[in-house]
Amino acid sequence: MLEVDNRVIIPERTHTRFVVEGADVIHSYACPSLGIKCDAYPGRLNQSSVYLNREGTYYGQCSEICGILHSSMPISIQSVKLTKFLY
Ligand SMILES: [Cu+2]
Repeated sequence: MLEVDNRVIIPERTHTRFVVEGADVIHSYACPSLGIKCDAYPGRLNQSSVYLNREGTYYGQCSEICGILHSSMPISIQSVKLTKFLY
């Protein structure tokens, strides 16, 4: 239940900044294995940064009770080598 249709792809060994905004209600973009938990408010931009040392796929979920489909909001972040990210 944690897989998504389109993963967020980020390069490894690169400082990456997530800018998060909600489109409807308050959500929370959380990926515990990366140490990310960032509230997503409508009309407000919040940011969080991450630096990944290795390739891999990291999973998370929405962490703010946001509505009837809250339990169906998986997050999947995949880090790839910089050369693969650029091409
Ligand atoms: Cu939620």
